[in-house]
Amino acid sequence: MSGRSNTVYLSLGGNLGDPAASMGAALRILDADQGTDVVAVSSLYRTPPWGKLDQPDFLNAAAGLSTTLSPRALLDLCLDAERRLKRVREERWGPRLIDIDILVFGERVIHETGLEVPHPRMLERAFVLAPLAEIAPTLVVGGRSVTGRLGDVDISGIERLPSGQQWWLAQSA
Ligand code: A4P
Ligand code: MG
Repeated sequence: MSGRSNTVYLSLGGNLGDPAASMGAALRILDADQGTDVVAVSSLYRTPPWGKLDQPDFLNAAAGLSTTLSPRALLDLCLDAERRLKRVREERWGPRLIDIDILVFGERVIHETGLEVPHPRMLERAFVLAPLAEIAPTLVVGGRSVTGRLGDVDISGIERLPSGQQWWLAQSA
């Protein structure tokens, strides 16, 4: 990689098909980009559905990247990976094969059409904070550490799976 790079954190999730395979494939697509390296990936977490409750449990994970891409170019790469993995965007907060959200992009604060960073709903969501705390416990978002934030949300039903942190490299899909 060349040029200035930023540290970025992503949230990944899905509850249809084989979400672990989809998330792994998405991370490999991002890592294959010339300007982007995947530097940390959390374990997989099984999480109860948030927002819309009558749907299957999700698998969630968090990832840390180093990228020379602009925030918009990284978002386009993530959306392109989602499309390649055939995510169908139908119902808000509804079931999905794969969803990739940009949580934090360096120190940037972005309020643009189609791109809000830090992700506006991340601090309410245990399914985002639990995996993120595994790879970035001391990261400060909105003036508090991720670990501190995790103490404020309901983590009941969230289960860290014994996947380890290399699960995304297994080419099972
Ligand atoms: N967009 C704006 N900012 C961003 C950002 N920081 N990162 C725009 C990524 N995308 C961003 O995304 C729609 C559009 O948001 C994108 O095209 C992009 O231009 P979306 O993910 O369909 O919807 P959303 O508005 O981002 O909603 P949000 O709040 O992310 O909710 P979702 O994604 O619909 O929620 N429960 C559990 N346990 N685990 C989950 O993973 N996921 C959802 C999905 C609901 N409940 C869940 C889970
Ligand atoms: Mg989303």
